[in-house]
Amino acid sequence: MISIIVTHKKSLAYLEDALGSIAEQNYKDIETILVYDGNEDDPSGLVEKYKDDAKITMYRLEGKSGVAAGRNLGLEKAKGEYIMFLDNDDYMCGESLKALVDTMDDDTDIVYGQVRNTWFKRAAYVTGQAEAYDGEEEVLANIDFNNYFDYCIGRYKRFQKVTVLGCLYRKSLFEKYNITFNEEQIYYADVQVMAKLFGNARKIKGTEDAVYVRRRHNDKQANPSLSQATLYETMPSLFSAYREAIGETSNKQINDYIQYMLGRFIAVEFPRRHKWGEEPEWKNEFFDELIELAKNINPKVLKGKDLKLRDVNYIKTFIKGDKAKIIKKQKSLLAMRKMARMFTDKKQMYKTITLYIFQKMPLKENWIVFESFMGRNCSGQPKYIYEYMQKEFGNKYTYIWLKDRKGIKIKGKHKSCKRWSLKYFYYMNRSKYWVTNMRQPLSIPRRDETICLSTWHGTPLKKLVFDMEDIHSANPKYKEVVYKQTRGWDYLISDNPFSTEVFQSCFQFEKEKILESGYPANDPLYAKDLEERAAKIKKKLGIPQDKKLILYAPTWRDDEMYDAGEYKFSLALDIDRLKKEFGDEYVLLLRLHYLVVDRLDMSSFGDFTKDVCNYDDITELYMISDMLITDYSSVFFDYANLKRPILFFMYDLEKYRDVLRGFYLDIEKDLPGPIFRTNDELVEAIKDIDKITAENKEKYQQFYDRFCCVDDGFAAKRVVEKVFK
Ligand code: C2G
Repeated sequence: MISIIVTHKKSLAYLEDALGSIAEQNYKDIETILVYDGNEDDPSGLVEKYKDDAKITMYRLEGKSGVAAGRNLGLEKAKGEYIMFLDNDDYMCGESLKALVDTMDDDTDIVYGQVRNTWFKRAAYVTGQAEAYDGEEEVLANIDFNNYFDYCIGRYKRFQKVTVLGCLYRKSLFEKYNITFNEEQIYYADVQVMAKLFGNARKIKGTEDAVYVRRRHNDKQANPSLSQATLYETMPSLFSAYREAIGETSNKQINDYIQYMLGRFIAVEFPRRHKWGEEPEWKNEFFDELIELAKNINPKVLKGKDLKLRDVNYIKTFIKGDKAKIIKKQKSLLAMRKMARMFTDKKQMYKTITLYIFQKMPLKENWIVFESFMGRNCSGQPKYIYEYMQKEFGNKYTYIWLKDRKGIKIKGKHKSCKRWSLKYFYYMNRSKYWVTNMRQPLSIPRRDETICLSTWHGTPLKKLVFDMEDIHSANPKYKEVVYKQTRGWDYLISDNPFSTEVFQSCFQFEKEKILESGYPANDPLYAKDLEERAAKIKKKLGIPQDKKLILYAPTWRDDEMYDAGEYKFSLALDIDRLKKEFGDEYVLLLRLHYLVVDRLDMSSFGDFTKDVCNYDDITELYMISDMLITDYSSVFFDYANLKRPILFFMYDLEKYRDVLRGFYLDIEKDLPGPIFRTNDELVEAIKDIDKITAENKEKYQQFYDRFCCVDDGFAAKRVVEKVFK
């Protein structure tokens, strides 16, 4: 029998995946020992739900706390011949236990399977999307799965990463060598246990058919995982792990590895913390402790891996333990590293120039940097704030636009520069104001006096940042990064009371800094001469005045990615069909999201389609369109100001809502138009657009009252008066 030990403290949503994955195992000779630590998120309901299939017995951890204590209690209670650990935020694939047991034989003590990392819940992993994001393929491609040392231990660049998860252990191995988890150790209690288990096992075998899925956490603020603590917080545990692991086994490969990892820590992690770390321990206790531990390192183990010669020399000085000499060597080590970075990394060089030169120059009180959609166009709130300021203040301010694409046309006297150029660093650091509609990179040095007016770029339908349980994003530290970036916002514009509410939770942002001004980009939608302006735009685009326009503006999909900030798009709209049905009456404007880099070949549709993906300003496209088709994009909140028909083409609704994002609104009830899944339905609706409009009139009005209630054509004025006094 296999005893599966699950420790649980928080988050029932995670635990449900874990227990569900046990319940669905095709190997049935199991027991689940669920150790409940604390009194939050009581798992009794889930135990009831899964108790028959997962054969769960629950124990409460009394008088102590922590994963180590939980696992020890589990080991004590386990009746099985084999042990498996499952963290409550992880899960297994359905065949995993059978594959592990089938691989076990009489003289084997440990069988390991594959350990995969993911940001996804079980539903998403099963659909096969997980692997693509983790960048793990590359690391694993260079490792021979059948070499247990490389796969289970050696692949980790940090000693702390070694884990007992994903293996099946013969219980007698724990008993024979009296192996338990150190309950005093808050972090990394796995590490020395792993070294002892692997170091003492008679035989170790692997099976690629067993997959253990580790879920990474990307919500450090709301739901931290143990591994997200800072290095400072975990140092006592790390010392304890090294103390207990060093020399605990006669297995040379494992012993060498531990010493090497300690050396690597001394050279790679310690010097900058000793020099610049705020906490005094880096200069005192931690320094002493490392010197003591370093005595166990045999310099021979340092060769031939990823340490540079200067690192090895530094470690050797450390082993000798003369503090003055270590500090002296450390100085030159850090200087050499900085030099190397300066010459190989342009951004680093510009950053240094900024810190030493640009930031010493006086701040320009009347300089304003404008950026819309990472410099990919000139649109949105920044454009309309800029135009208002040009009109009201003219040369009183110097306006600087960030442009990342050729052909962006901007009216009025202004300067411009490319993102990430030296000029960019210069302007960002000398200008008092930044007006931007997206987050700004943290790697740009910023002065305390800078005022950042963040305009954001839409009322949210799809859940954002801290309101999302799982982030299917390219950046592993997404939530942490967003948190830091949004602290840099001095003002945030909101279009309606609903956004004001949501922004407080999704960005964890203070209400006092939110300006519920309405959107400057929606000002033109209230212009008295809207019709004349629209006619001019149509003419500029070469569209006959007698043609009616349908704007198709879908959003991007988190799971269709090339690279960070670059997404694919597969068109589900049947343009051929639309052309046949409506070619005489309409022109279709096709506008993909700015994060989508795919471009569609529409040459076969002749004059029926107009590619407006690179058209700078979507507000102008709203002005000329008689109808909008969209999906989950926030474009409809803005378009609704025009009170023109909106149709929702949500061909992938289940995936988008249930797996990728989730919504803030009840889309069946709250949207200002009907939802369609198929091209057939959509075509019928366009044919009957007057009827559809009449049917949705009341819903539309309610929507308008809720979301368009602030916009009135004067939002730019309100914003400018507040921010620029
Ligand atoms: N947009 C565009 N063309 C599209 C889609 C969007 O120009 N086909 C622009 C619009 O200005 C829109 C903004 O990008 O308001 C945001 O687009 P979303 O599709 O909503 O996506 P995202 O960039 O993820 O913004 O809170 C805002 C959103 O929910 C998040």
